[in-house]
Amino acid sequence: MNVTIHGTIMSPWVRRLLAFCEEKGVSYDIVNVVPLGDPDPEFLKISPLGKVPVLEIDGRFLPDSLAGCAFLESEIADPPLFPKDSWDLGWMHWLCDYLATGLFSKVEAPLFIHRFVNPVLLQKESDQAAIDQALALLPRHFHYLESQLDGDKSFLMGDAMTLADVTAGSIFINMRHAGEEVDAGQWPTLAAYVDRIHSRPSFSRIIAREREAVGEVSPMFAD
Ligand SMILES: N[C@@H](CCC(=O)N[C@@H](CS)C(=O)NCC(=O)O)C(=O)O
Repeated sequence: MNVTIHGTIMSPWVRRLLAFCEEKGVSYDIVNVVPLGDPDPEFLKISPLGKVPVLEIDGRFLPDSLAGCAFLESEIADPPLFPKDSWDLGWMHWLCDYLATGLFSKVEAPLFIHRFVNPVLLQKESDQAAIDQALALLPRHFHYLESQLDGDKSFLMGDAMTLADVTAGSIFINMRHAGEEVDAGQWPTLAAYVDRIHSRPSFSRIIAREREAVGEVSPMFAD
């Protein structure tokens, strides 16, 4: 199976797919696509919403990270990253949706855009009001994630790594590019969890690639 991922490594949704492949032991190529400005009409043919990532498998295209992960899960059984139990599967999808519509949309994306992408990568102005609004919402989301890890669970679903952890690990990399580390004093379990996920071989390889790309400008790599 030839796997190609179209997108920028700085997108949490592209990274989710990259980390999923890394966890599955699937090798892949990356075609860099940065979704800024009007999408290229050629790209719209494989991604009708103009979004990244697109998973290309032997000349076919899946233009969504969840769709891509579901395909890979079905093709490559080991290690399982989707729970077998029906309730657990439903709960994992809830956590993924929560991470996307809560942590990502309300907190990570505004911080990433207005603290990192605009001022650092694009030399554009930032919107301080958007940063303030995200920071005001951050504790609510960190409390919720802390509660989901209650009982010192290794992973969001308990003992086994799932797509929910891949998703959280990916979003927290952008938080770190935005200069936002989890405060271990307030959220000790969440802080330890993020460190644990980012120390895995899968995420270590991804973080090494990002160090090469933005190591000189990202607060994540500041000593
Ligand atoms: N649900 C999609 C979300 C993808 C997404 O929002 N990607 C962003 C980059 S982080 C994008 O391509 N945005 C460009 C646009 O919306 O035009 C997935 O998981 O693949």
